[in-house]
Amino acid sequence: DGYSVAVVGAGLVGERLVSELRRRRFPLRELRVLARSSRRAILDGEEFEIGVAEPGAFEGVDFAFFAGTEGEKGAAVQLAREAIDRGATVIDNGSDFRLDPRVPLVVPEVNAGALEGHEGLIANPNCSTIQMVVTLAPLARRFGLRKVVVSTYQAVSGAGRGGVEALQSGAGEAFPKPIAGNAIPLIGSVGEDGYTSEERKMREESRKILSLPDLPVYATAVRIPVHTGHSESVYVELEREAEPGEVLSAFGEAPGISFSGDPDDFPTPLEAAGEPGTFVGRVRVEGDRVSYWCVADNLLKGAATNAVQIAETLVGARVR
Ligand code: 11C
Repeated sequence: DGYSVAVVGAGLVGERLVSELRRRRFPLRELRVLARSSRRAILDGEEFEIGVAEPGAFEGVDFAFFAGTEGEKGAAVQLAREAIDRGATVIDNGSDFRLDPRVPLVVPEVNAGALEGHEGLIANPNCSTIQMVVTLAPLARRFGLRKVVVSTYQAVSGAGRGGVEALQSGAGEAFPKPIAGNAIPLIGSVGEDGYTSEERKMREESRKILSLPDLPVYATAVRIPVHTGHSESVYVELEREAEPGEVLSAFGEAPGISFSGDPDDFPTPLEAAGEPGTFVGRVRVEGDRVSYWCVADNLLKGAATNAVQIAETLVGARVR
């Protein structure tokens, strides 16, 4: 009974995948952790014998979660096809396949229907994209979207263990300038148009997930000295005017969103860290213009939780 699952990668996201599969009681028959080299490691409080991520390691695997690596081609580029050929469904947290038209890019609360007819490979979006589309989707459904302007306040754990070390000890080259006591308005690499790769991901991935291929999305992505939990200040122009109450109830009723409706109640990354959902606060409505703040754990809803929810959707288990 249950499924044989492989987690590829034993970094921050790999470890969260192990803990989320268990915490959410995904029906597991077997759990393998694979990485570049074999070793023992403690993940989610348990010692794992980590196997080598090579084609034969996917024999008999039903679901393969690739934790993904930023700054280099993820392991999925080498191994996803091998895993699929052996019968696995691959859920890739890396960025290599997200914009491929044959690959569904899925946030289950928003576009679970995109999973229909998948060809074995499903992409998990970028962390800052996921929490934004969870919060944009209820506005898109009720009012339509004309334009989105977003500034992010992103935690160092989005850059992996190296990012966390850079905050804790100042060591390493995870960021282009010191992060302690600072704010760095450059995440990823700068393209010809001046936007960074992180900002382009927010635009292109959101367009695909929301099925709004021309949606104007202007993003500024900023790294701040927070351990875990990305925050975003979002400004949206709607297709029609809305009453404040309509917007509040759109957020209040939306799947995956925690929103109290109390104007004095605002979420922060410290509170969102360790939680699976997306938190909304500071909502302001003026006619067809809405401003709000949202926060989510970048390693959970921004990565591991969303990936496990995709698998839950595929097997017909719970999503929330
Ligand atoms: C960050 N968003 O916070 C990045 C990490 O494409 O999955 C995740 C990169 C990605 O640095």
